[in-house]
Amino acid sequence: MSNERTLVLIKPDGVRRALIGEVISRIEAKGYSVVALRMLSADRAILERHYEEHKGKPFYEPLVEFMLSGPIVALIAEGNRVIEGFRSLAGATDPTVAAPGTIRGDLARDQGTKVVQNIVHGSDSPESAAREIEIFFGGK
Ligand code: DAT
Ligand code: MG
Repeated sequence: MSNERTLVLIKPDGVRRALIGEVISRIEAKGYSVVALRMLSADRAILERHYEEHKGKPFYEPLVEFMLSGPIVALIAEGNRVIEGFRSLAGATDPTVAAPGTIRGDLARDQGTKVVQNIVHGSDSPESAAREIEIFFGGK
């Protein structure tokens, strides 16, 4: 549907490295619309909701700690097939093997940390998008 929406997060590594503009430029250059945007310092409660599917995995606690390590940007991008399209722009989870041309492939690398630091999050399904948009924009 043409008004499909996805939740994008620019993670603390992306904000620290001054890549907010670069990430948003790629979303806009692809032709999607940014329809909501906020910068925040997430708290543990919001991150535990956001990453509940990963609870119990070895990288879960490092992931939450990493996401608490600095401010993040949350945005809603909109457009036909944007969920799939932003995942394609982001590239594979592991930045070492993410294809050049993608956000993760061009801008991130293995830092030797317990959790992969890969600049962005993007919702992976319509159900995830609805749930995650509610977490970050529900009360706003
Ligand atoms: P994605 O962000 O590509 O949807 P995911 O939802 O499986 O990936 O995992 C969430 C984040 O956790 C991911 O962006 C980076 C980190 N991560 C995932 N798998 C990992 C692993 N095996 N080791 C370390 N960190 C991992
Ligand atoms: Mg995911």
